[in-house]
Amino acid sequence: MLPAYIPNSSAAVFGGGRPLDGGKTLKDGRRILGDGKTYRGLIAGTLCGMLLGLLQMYYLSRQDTMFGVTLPSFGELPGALVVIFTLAFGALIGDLSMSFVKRRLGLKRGAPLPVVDQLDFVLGAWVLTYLVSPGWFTASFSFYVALAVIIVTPLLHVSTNIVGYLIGVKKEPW
Ligand code: CTP
Ligand code: MG
Ligand code: K
Repeated sequence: MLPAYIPNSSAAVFGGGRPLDGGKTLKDGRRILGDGKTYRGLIAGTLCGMLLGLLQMYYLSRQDTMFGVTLPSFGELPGALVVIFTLAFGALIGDLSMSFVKRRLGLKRGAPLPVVDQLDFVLGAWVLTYLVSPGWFTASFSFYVALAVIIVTPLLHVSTNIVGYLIGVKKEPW
C-alpha cells in the first residue's frame, strides 16, 4: 500500500499551477474538479509513489524471505512495476474522482467530506490495480488486509494532514 499512500501528500507538497479541469465548469455552474486537482500534483504524486515502490522492490529483491514469507522472484518484478504504477496513479484518480463528486454536491475546494476524503485514494488504488492486474490483486488481497487498511488509513491520513497544515503545505488540517 505504500505506493498508494505517498501520492496525495506529495501532491500537496509539489502540486499547484494549471488545474486538470482547465478552470471549466459544468452546467450546474460548479467546477468540474476545482483548483485543488492539478497536473503538477498528478505527475509529481505518481512519480513519488512509484519511487517509493521502486525502493521497496530494490530492498525486497535483495532477500528471499521477509517475516517468514517467500518474496516474489526477480521474474515477477515487471508485473510488480505495473502494480506500483496502478497503486500510485490509482490513488490520485480515486482522489480526483471524489473531487468531481464533491463539486456536484456543491462542496467547494477543500470542504471536508469525512470518510470519503480519507479513503477515496485507497479505493482508487485498489480498483485500478484490480482492473489492470487482477491476478496480483487477488493474490495479495484478503479480508484482513482490507480491514487493516480501512482502519489504519484514516488515522494516518488525519495525522499526516495535520502535519501538512502545520508546515503550511495544506490549507486545511483535513
Ligand atoms: N493537489 C494537486 N493535484 C492533485 C491532488 C492534490 O495539486 N491531483 C494539491 C492541491 O494543492 C490540493 C492539495 O494537494 O489543495 C490537497 O489535496 P486535497 O485535500 O485532495 O484537495 P482539496 O484542496 O481539499 O480539494 P478537494 O475539495 O477537491 O478535495
Ligand atoms: Mg482536502
Ligand atoms: K481528497
